[in-house]
Amino acid sequence: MGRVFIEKFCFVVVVLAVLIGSSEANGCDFGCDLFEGSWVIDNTYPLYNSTACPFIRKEFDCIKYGRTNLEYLQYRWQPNNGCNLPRFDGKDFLERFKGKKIMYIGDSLSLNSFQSLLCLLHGAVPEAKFTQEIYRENATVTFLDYGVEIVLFHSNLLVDIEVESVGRVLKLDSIKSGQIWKEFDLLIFNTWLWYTRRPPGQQWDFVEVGGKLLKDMNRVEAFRAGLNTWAGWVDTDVDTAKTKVFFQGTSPAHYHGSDWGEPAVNNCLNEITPVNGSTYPSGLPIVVDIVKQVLNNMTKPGAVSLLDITKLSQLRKDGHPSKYNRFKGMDCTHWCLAGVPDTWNQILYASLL
Ligand SMILES: *[C@@H]1O[C@H](CO)[C@@H](O)[C@H](O)[C@H]1NC(C)=O
Ligand SMILES: *[C@@H]1O[C@H](CO)[C@@H](O)[C@H](O)[C@H]1NC(C)=O
Ligand SMILES: *[C@@H]1O[C@H](CO)[C@@H](O)[C@H](O)[C@H]1NC(C)=O
Ligand SMILES: CC(=O)N[C@H]1CO[C@H](CO)[C@@H](O)[C@@H]1O
Repeated sequence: MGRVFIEKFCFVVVVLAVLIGSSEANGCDFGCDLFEGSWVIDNTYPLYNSTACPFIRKEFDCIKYGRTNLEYLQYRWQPNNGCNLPRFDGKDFLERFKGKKIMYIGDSLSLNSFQSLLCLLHGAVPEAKFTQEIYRENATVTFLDYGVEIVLFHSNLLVDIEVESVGRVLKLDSIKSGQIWKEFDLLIFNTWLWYTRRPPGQQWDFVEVGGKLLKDMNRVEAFRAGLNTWAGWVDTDVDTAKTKVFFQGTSPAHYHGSDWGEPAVNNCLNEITPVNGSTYPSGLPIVVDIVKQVLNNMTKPGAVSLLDITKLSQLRKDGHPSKYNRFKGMDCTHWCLAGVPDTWNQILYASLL
């Protein structure tokens, strides 16, 4: 498994520490862990003006739908041990990906992340021409001056659902869309939430796994099976010398104040600051371990880099739309843009340098 480490920056830190005779030089001996740290106020943030971004959907456009406490825009992720996350350089990103194709694949959290990248890039080159094609299941934005194509491919479970005589069958061993995905240069996957859905939100009537048709099964085990199928597909079908593959870790929701030490709270409406420090009281959800186990179980170790964004996002109970979205429903699952997904993409960028 290739957890993202930024050795170059650590090298700089270590050299500097040696030059100034600091005894704290060894924090980075094993590279920088960009996923351990805390949120600090930085008045040079956010990285773009959300009002000027033409891509944000009404689910994530918090300022447009009335959010007035705006401190959430000014936090920067500060990794521990003197490691720094390089500032996102959209122009450099587009230059690096000139003529290349990037795809986000997954549920609405992939959409959230996809739109964040588009806004980050547009904010960096506001004059650059782009085209936008939106279909029911996917969307493509092309930055024409650079020939960079960025696609959202909607797939809630990654594996297939097929309609058969019995009804909709979730096929945990089959991943047909992989044929389309593997043609891309950079792939960023995410899935989990829809594995937990019960009717009416549940997208299937039966589960097929290992040649058996079941009415239902343990959802964590269903997720493990689906993700193993995906990992097997990466191992056998993806040319990872050409295609860089990321798995975006589980994005946390904030509906249970007991998770962060406020048991009387049952949503994120009044949260205006992150959790201070580097520790989230409830610890990590179990699904994070499943993802790590599946990635460790791959035959090509390091073929997939884990964007391990769960904990840094857990700390951001202030980052969700809550009622500030077009639908006024309480959303403590997705994230305002500008906001937390910008950091996910900053780490993605850093790990590609
Ligand atoms: C953000 O963009 C909008 C629309 O282009 C503009 O009216 C506004 O002044 C900008 N805000 C900032 C803080 O730059
Ligand atoms: C976070 O904790 C640190 C150290 O305990 C403290 O100095 C700082 O003021 C705290 N920040 C906030 C926003 O509470
Ligand atoms: C490891 O991979 C194999 C083959 O895909 C699978 O059968 C097994 O369940 C996986 N183990 C875990 C712990 O996920
Ligand atoms: C990249 C991709 O899958 N694009 C598809 C998006 O959806 C349209 C309409 O269904 C297809 O024509 C594209 O091929």
